[in-house]
Amino acid sequence: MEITVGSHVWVEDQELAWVDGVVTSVNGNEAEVETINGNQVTTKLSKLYPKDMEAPDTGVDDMTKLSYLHEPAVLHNLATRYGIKEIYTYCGNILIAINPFQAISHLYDTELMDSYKGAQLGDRSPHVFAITDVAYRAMNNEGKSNSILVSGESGAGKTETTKMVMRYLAYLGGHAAAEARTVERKVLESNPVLEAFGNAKTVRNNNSSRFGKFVEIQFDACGQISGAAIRTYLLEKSRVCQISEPERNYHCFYLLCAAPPKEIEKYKLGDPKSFHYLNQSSCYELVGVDDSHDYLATKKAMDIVGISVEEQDAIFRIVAAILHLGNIAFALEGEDSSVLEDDKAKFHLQVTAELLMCDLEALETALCKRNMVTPEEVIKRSLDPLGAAISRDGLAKTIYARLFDWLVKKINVSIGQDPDSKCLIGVLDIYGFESFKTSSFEQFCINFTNEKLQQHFNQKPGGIISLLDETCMFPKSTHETFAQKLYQTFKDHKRFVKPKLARTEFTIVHYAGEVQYQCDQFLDKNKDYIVPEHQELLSTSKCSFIASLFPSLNAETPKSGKFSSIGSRFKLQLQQLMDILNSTEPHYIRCIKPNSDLRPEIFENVSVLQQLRSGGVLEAIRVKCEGYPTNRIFSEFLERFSILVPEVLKENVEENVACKSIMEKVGLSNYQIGKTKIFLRAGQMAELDGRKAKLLGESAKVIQKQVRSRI
Ligand code: AD9
Ligand code: MG
Repeated sequence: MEITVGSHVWVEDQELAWVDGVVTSVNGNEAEVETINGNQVTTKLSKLYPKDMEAPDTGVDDMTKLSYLHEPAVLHNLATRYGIKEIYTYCGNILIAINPFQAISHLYDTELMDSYKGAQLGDRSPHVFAITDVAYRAMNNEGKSNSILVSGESGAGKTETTKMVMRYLAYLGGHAAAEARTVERKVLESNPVLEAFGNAKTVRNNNSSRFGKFVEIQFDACGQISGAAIRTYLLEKSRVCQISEPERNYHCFYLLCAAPPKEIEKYKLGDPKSFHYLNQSSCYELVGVDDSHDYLATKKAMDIVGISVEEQDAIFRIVAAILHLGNIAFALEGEDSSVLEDDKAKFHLQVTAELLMCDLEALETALCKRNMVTPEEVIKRSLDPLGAAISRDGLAKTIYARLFDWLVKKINVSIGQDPDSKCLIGVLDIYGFESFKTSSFEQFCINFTNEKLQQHFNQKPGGIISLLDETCMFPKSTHETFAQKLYQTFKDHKRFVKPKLARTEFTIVHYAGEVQYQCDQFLDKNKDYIVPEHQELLSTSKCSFIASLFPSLNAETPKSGKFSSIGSRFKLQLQQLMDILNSTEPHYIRCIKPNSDLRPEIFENVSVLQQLRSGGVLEAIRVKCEGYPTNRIFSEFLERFSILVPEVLKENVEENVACKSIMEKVGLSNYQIGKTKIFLRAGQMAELDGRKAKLLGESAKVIQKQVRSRI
C-alpha cells in the first residue's frame, strides 16, 4: 500500500515495540510520523506498517480475520482483547492463551463445557475447550490418536491450561454411572499430588512445575476414558537441598510443616525456619495459599489416586526425614575427617535414623566415610566436612527423586492402562524455555526439550550430551576439560559461541534467544550415581516402603557406584516422546505470559512480542501470508468497498461478480473467489482501504487534527 501524508501507520518503538501514528511528511524513502504518544519519528518507509482504521474495538477472535496481517496488528489485537478479559485468541488452528493472573468468572463452568461440546472450531469464542473438543472428535471420527501440545515460558499458564484440557476430556469421556467414574477422578486428582511433590515457587512462577509431564488418556471404542498413563521427565533434584532467595523448596515440605499437631509431633517437625533445606531462602509462605489446608487436600487427593494410609505415612515420614537429614551439620576433626557438629546435629541424626528406620551408626558412617575399594582390600576413608555435606545432600536428593518416581508409578498402576485402547489423547505440559544468571545442566535439558518441540533442532549442535558422557567416563576429567572439548568440537558451529575470556562457559543460540551455560556442575549433574553405602543403608531399612525404593541391584537398575548418564537417558525419553507425538495429530496451545510481575491487567508489548516470535506464532503467520491470509464474506466485502465502484451495486449483479469488479477497478489480481468468500493476498486489504481513504478525500490536515485531539 502506498504510504502518503495522512496515512495511519505503526512505527517501531523501543518501549512499546510498536506505536501508532500518522504520517506527517514523506521525503524520498523516508517518512516522518507523529505518534500517538506525541513523538516525532523519522523512519524508512519500508519499516512502516499500515494500521487498520476499521478494526473492531474488541479485536478479532482469530488473527487470520485481521485485515492487515502483520506483527504490529497481531500484537495490538492481543492487547485489545486482553484489555477486555478475552484471554484466548486463535491464530488459525493454534490457540493463543494469555495468562490473566486472575480468576475470570464463568470461564471454566460446566455450562460453558456443555456449550462447546460438538461445536465447530470458530463457532464459539476461542477456548481450550474448543481445541480439546476438536481433538476428541477427530479421535472418535477418524480413529486416530491426537495430542495437545501446550507450550510457553515459565509462568505462562501451561499447567493451568493442561488441567483444563484434562477436565474437559474427563467431561467428554466421563462415565454416566458414579461407580464407573473412578478412572477420570484418579486422572484429575493426580495433578494435586504431583504438584505437591514436583512444583515449587521460583522467581518466575509461584507454582512452577519442576518436571515435564506427558499425560496419555486412553479411550475405548465408545469414546469413554478407559485408562491413562503419566510420564514425567527429569525432576529438578538440586532444589531439595539448595534454594535461593526468593524461591521455595518443593511444596510438600511446607505442607507437612503446616500439618495438624499430631503429625508435627510424630515427625518431630516445627517451624520451617529451623530447617537448613528451607531456611536458605526467607520465603516460607505464598500469598493466597494455605499450606495446612493444602496438606489435607493433598492427602485427600492421595486417597483418591489409591495411595493407602500406610503408604501416605511412609511418604510423609520420608519428607520429614529429608528435612532432619539436612540439619545434620559436620565439623572438622583432626586434619581431614568430620564429626557431627554439635548436639543439635546429633539430635537430627537420631530423628533421621528413626524416621528412615535405619541403623543410627550406619547412617553416620554412610554420611562421613567412604569405602575405597582396592584390589587387596576395602579401606574406610574419612570425608572432610564439605565432603560429608555433599554426601548428605546426595542422599537427600536420591531419596526424594525415588519417592517422586514411586508416586508416578503408583498413580499409573492405580489408574490402570487399557490394553485394548486404540486411541489416545496425549497432553504435554513441559517446562518452558529458561535462561538464568547461572544456567546449568537442568536449563540445558529443558531448553533442549523446547528446541525439539519447536522442531528447530536440526540446526543445533548435536552431540553435546555424548561429549558430556565421554567426559564423565574418563576418570581425570574436570569441567574445564569438558569446556575445552566443547570449544574444540563446535568452534565452527554457527549456533555455538565461546564467550570471550570464558574458560568454562559456553553459549548456545537457541530459537528463543541466547543462553550462556556454566559448565561447572555439568559432570556431577549428569551422573546418575548412588553411593553404594547409601544404597546398602536404605535397602536394609526396616520400613518396607523405604527398602522398596532401593531394591537390590539387578540387571535393570544402573549398577550402584557405576556411571549412568542422566543426559543420555533424558535424550532417549525425549526421542520416545517425539515418536509418540509423531504418530498423533497435534494441536497447539501457546501460552503467553503478559508481564513478569505476575499481575493482572498488565500487558507488556516487548515481552509478548518476543514470546510470539520464539513460540513460532509469527512464523505461522508468515507462512499463512504466503497464501491468502485474509478472507471476507462477499456481503461484508461489498459493504466495505462498494464505494470504490458504486455502479456495481446499482447493476444488481451477483455478489461474487460485484467483488470481482471492485478488484479489477483497483487493479488487483491474484486473489481467489470462493463460494461465499473472497480470498485476498497479504496487503491487498490495505491497498483497498488506501484507495477508499483517497476517494473519501481524507486530507492530511483533518487527520492530524484528529490525532492531536486524541493526545
Ligand atoms: V512453569 O513452566 O511450570 O514455571 P506454567 O506451568 O506455564 O509455568 P502455570 O500454569 O503454573 O504456569 O501458571 C502460573 C500461574 O498463573 C498460576 O498459578 C495461576 O495463578 C495463573 N494462571 C495461569 N493460567 C490461568 C488461568 N487460565 N486463569 C487464571 C491463571 N489464572
Ligand atoms: Mg507448569
